[in-house]
Amino acid sequence: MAEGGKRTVVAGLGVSGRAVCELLLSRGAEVIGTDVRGLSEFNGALDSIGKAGGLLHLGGHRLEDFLEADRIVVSPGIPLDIEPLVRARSRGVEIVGELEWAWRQVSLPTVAVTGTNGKTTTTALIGEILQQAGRRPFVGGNIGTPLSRCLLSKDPVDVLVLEISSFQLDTASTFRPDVGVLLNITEDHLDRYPNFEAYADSKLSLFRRQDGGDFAVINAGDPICARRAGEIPGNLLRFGGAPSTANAAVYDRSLRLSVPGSADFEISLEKCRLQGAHNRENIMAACLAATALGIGAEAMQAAVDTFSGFAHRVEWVRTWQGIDFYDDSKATNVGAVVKALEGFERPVLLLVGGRDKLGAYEPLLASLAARGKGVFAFGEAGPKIYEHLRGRVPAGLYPDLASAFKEAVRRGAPGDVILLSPACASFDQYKSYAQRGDHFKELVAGLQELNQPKAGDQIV
Ligand code: UMA
Repeated sequence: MAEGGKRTVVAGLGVSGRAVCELLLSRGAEVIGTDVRGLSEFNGALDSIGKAGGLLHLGGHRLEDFLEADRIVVSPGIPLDIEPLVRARSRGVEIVGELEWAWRQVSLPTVAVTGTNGKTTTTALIGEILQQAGRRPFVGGNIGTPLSRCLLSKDPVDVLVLEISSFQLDTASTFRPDVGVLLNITEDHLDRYPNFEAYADSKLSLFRRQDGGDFAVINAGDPICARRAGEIPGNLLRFGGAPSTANAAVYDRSLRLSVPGSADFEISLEKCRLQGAHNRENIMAACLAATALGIGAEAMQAAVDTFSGFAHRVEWVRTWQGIDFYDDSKATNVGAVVKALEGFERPVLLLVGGRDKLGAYEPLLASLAARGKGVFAFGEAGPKIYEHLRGRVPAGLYPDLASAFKEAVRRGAPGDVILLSPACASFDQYKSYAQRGDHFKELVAGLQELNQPKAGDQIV
């Protein structure tokens, strides 16, 4: 697609913005890439954009760039109420999100997965099922690789499997997946939305442009999804809730699917490595989405048998003196922590804290009552979490992850689980949730085995 003569401002130069710049420049467009970060913070990542003729306006946004643009492509992480965007919008400049902009340029069957938690696992599992079925999926979006990257690649692709965040939905105006999946809606991103309803509206907008030929896979066991199912125009496929009315339900160690238009079948979960009730929901959602695409049971079974999940998502790290350590650093909201806790039937010592996202922490209490041996609150949000939970579960307050970890280890006993599932963003003390999870793993790796020689000791 030729873009000559159009002046596009690309706002935000993270992975999304950089892919947009590269694509536009390869098509001859006039591009201004802008970011609040300065050049030195990009470690050379912008070199190819500069070399290809893109203008870089860094260290802040210039109002005139936005007002004089023919179009502005925004990255999902940029709030839509920053002044240059507000002023450009009132002038009638088109403002489009990276996902929407890229999706307009492809015409491939699209599966889109949203929800507060479980998106990444479900998206990847759908990708795995499609691979097993001999299809060539592009698996991207919020999971890590922006859709614009797919347009830059020469790899053959016949179906898109996209993890979609509410931020991406807020800047979409034509995006319409053939199969939309909504896993759950619990509190998150209240620092960006005026209230919970606004956040839920954003999630539901995934289905807004669907029609009777499309499919909507929803969690009927989630109160918000169940309450708002009537608003969805596509064909509903339900998991969760009452098994008698669901299209997918788990019975013991197998998953039964019953979808109009295809014969009922079962998938065994005997070999499945994904643990916990939340992962059973993710598997049901993935299998229903695959069924909507016409994929058969064999590919689903093969994917369920081999798929091993992801780093930092209730990832088992080590058993040390009978205590199991799990890294769930990706759990950056309370709903995710509740799901992680529900996956364990043993006493859990929970490490929780980081940068507060302004939600309530009380929803943790019910799952902590059943299995919480102790809560070790740390970081910027530590005092708030501690205040919310103290007196109701055994709780302590610590300045950072390392000191919280040390105390949890001191109190742990064989058979316990020590779980990092922070319910908060990582940015108070880390660059990312991955860095926080890696730090946890280092702490776990540093635990010395009892009766084992320490490094450097000689065995005689
Ligand atoms: N920036 C500005 N102006 C501003 C604010 C930010 O220039 O006013 C700049 C920042 O300095 C930075 C860039 O914008 O350089 C960041 O943009 P971005 O946050 O959109 O980052 P990307 O690297 O493009 O990553 C985005 C998603 N990030 C967010 O939605 C916050 C990634 O999801 C996604 O994987 C990627 O696109 C590819 O699609 C991450 C995420 O945290 C994992 N998502 C949230 C979540 O899962 O909860 C929604």
